[in-house]
Amino acid sequence: MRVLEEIRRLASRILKNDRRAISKGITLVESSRADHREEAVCLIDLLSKSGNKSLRIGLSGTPGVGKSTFIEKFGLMLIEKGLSVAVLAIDPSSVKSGGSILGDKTRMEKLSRQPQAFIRPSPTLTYLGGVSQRTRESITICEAAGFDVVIIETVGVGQSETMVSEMSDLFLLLLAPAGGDDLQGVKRGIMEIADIIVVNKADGELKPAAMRTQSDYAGAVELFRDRAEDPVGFPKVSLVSSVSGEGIDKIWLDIQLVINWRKESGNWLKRREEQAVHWFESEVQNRIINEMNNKPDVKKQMKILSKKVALNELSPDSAAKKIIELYNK
Ligand SMILES: Nc1nc2c(ncn2[C@@H]2O[C@H](COP(=O)(O)OP(=O)(O)O)[C@@H](O)[C@H]2O)c(=O)[nH]1
Ligand SMILES: [Mg+2]
Repeated sequence: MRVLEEIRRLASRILKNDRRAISKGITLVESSRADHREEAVCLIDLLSKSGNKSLRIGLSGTPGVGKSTFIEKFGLMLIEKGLSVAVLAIDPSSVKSGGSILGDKTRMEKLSRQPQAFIRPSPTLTYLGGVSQRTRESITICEAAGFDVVIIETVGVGQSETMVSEMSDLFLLLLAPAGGDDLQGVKRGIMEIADIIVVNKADGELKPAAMRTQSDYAGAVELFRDRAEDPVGFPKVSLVSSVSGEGIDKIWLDIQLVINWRKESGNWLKRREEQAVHWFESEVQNRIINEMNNKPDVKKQMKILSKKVALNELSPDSAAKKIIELYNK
């Protein structure tokens, strides 16, 4: 089969860290076309066996908090240490402004010029405000390509952080200095998944506010985080200035400390295994829903039953039962 041959070639180019092949692979996994999906599955199968294991860092924060600025500094620091870095930026706000690629790339200008860096802004808004299932496959592509670190960036919109944390080894939450006690509307759930909380912009006039924010969060985090997979003193709340670069080195040390701790305790591997199973289950659900939508009679019946459910003529569960019966016929 010719297509299969092409996919094999694409896979081997990705394994050699060929940038154009990496981009092409990501475009393929992001495609919603059914034939592309089958090719993507084939590609990911070929790449999953590469055995490469990147450090996957999830990073989240509200627009304007300094994610792009932080990643640029952090990425350049990694490169200085001889490491390579891929950034998968899922930023709906940069899509809205019309220039998803330019919007973020200009901000990570220095980083994107480095041969050891790969930056891919992902404009897909298909799922939960930005993080698609397919991001996970993009990570696999970057991992197979041999990047030492893969950063998955997302904007703080509800459930996308949870999804990102389910794809990463470690989750970093970026905050801006705030005045006072509001905890910036950061939801408790997000703090529960954050491994390292970073208060950015700890410079100039903002420094005192940044320090207050740090102590507010340090107090809050202590209240509801006590997990075996955290080393003593984590989750930690740290101060950085992404403009001056102060504190960025320390974040990298903390990340390594958490990862080494988890590797030694077996939690790192366990987390990866659980994540794989989680994504398997979620792909099963996806496929079933897709298959249902591809059956015209089921689709038609869905519409009819939706109306009945809306009018309270039928309970949601018994409508679901009817649909499954029809699907199984
Ligand atoms: N003073 C100060 N400003 C910062 C810092 N980091 C980012 N900024 C500024 O905050 C604004 C938003 O930064 P950006 O990286 O685009 O935020 P993003 O939307 O989270 O990606 C820009 O004007 C940055 O220059 C910092 O550490 N200190
Ligand atoms: Mg940005």
